[in-house]
Amino acid sequence: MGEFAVPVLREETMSNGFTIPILGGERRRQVLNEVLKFKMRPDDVIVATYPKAGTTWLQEIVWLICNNADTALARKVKLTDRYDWVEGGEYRPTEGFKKLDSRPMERTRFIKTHLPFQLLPTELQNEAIGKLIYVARNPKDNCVSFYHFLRMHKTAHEPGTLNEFTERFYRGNVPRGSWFDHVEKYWQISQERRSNMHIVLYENMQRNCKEEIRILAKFLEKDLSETQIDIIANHCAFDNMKDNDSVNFSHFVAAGVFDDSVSKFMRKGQVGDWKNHFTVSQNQEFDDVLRKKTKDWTLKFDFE
Ligand code: PPS
Repeated sequence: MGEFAVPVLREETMSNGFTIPILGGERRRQVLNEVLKFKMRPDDVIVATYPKAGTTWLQEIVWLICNNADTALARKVKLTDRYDWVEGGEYRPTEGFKKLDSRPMERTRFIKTHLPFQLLPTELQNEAIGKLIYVARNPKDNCVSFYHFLRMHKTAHEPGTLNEFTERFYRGNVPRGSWFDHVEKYWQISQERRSNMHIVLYENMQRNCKEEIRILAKFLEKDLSETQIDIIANHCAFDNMKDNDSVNFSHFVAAGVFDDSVSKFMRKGQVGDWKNHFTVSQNQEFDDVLRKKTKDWTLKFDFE
């Protein structure tokens, strides 16, 4: 983890012509090009998100739905060992698609990604293969959460002030590119043609977690009892996940990658925390950008 110097964010064009700002370096570009060629398996389960949309929360829920609500095992084996981050080789050469390729054929592979749809494995872009769950979060809270994450991440790109970061968030000049493009593309695909794709909204999870778990279980074709749903919802409540070393990334703090004296990975876990960060005029500006960029969207978000 600590083996790379703080990298620089640069626009790079991938082998399929898609352009995205990535943390500079030829090796990272190569990794993303290799991901395009990654071979999927029919029972792969993929959790895809724009960074800080609720990935960890949904990863834990999805894994428990697929594993009989076995919270004892979930506590024993870290989430980062139960899921492989398909583009993780960008950060650690031994992670990612290489590790996924070595996973036994008879076991479901759990995959996490923050890649925009256009950079998913080409096979997954073209075919309804595996189960793809996309998590989206309202952009104001998503932006604030991303900002705090980058502040405390010692090897990530420096976010500058919140004002500077928000400007770059509008332009998509942040790791993983534009929130607007990311969410819009996955949403369009889910509406058009994906029988194997399900969208989860962070705010709906907050409003009625058990109902969202039921819907997810149906999508994943798993039968859960009401008791199991209760167990999962309780295990995955923010205060419980915050104190659970299997999911709270405390090992990244111990390894010196995250500085939790600056901000915590499990920071607030709320809808509407943006109100504690944006001034009235900053919020107006955000609303203006949002109106322009999402005027044709049928997908709507709750902001509080
Ligand atoms: S990452 O690094 O992209 O994988 O981060 P990600 O997991 O997507 O996002 C982290 C934010 O999700 C919040 N979180 C939760 N909210 C509610 N309930 C639960 N159980 C939960 N677990 C994680 C986490 O606190 C981060 O949001 P903020 O707003 O920064 O608190």
